[in-house]
Amino acid sequence: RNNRRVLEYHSDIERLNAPFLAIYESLIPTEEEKAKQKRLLTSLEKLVNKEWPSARLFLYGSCANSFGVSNSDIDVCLEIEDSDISKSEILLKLADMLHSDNLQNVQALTRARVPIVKLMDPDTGISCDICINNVLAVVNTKLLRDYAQIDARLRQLAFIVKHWAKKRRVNETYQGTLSSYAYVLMCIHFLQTRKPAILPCLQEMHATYTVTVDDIECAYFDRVEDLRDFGSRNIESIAQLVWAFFDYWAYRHDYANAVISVRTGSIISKRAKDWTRRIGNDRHLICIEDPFEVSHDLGRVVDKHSIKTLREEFERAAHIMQFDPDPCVKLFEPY
Ligand code: 3AT
Ligand code: MG
Repeated sequence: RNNRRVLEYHSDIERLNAPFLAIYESLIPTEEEKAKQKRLLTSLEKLVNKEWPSARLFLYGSCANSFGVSNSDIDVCLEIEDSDISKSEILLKLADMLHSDNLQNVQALTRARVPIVKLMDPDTGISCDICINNVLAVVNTKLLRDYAQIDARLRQLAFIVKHWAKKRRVNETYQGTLSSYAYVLMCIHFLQTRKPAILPCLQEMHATYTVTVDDIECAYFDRVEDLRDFGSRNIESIAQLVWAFFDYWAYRHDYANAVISVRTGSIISKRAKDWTRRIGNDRHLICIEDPFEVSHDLGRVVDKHSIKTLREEFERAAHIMQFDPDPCVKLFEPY
């Protein structure tokens, strides 16, 4: 009797695979869109080189880490040799040049945590943020892209989680909820800790890629083409994983003591990181360690109000996955 119930539950969850995969497919950007982004990058680089001949532009963030849905803004990093001129001056100069070149909504945000110039390209409708010498973001972009190549289920899960987070409005760091980057790290960590594991821990393997950025050594195994069947012993489907992901964050995560760490592929303790009390604005109510900047908790934006919102949303999602007859609709209902 018990067996039968498990089987029924099983086929019930399995029937959600097709609709989840359909949502995932519908979010993937087209080749045409990718080509447009590349063209914009090339024309921006030409413009920048008029003033700074050796400067280079790199795509980073979701347009380069393979977790970008269609019609996202693009994130660009300007790599420019250290000179006497300050970041703010570079940004203001850059904003001037972009403005004269007919780009629209050009705005220099020199006092943001990550100072940027914003712009919109009227030909393609693409919006773009340009930052300066943010090499660590270029490296963490590569780490995410490398993880995505190991097992297709990571990209599927992360697209669904990001889509849910946007619809439910829990992807707004200025409101105290989590960044897209944080959600992708949560997905990677979740798949590293399935039994059997679906993803390895690349930073614990022998390093085939090493760079030092701002005194931080970033080293990991990046020959991911050799790891293509890593997860094949685990046959969990996307529907099961979506359900288990929300179940984990709703009911299983130890918010009081645990830090999730992609760097080690395991849970580490808040005590070990000295993240047990509030220091300044860092409250550590949900702890997600940055894989390279290990003193950086991506959950530090979360405050006592937004932690409640987040946990209620995780519980709502877990509940829908378990009991709703049509979870694919309910899960993504706009908040
Ligand atoms: P969207 O699709 O734009 O929502 P994204 O991955 O592009 O997702 P963001 O635009 O928020 O996310 O951030 C762009 C990149 O900047 C992603 C990551 O490489 C880096 N980044 C973002 N937040 C942090 C952070 N708190 N610490 C370190 N790197 C970060
Ligand atoms: Mg982005």
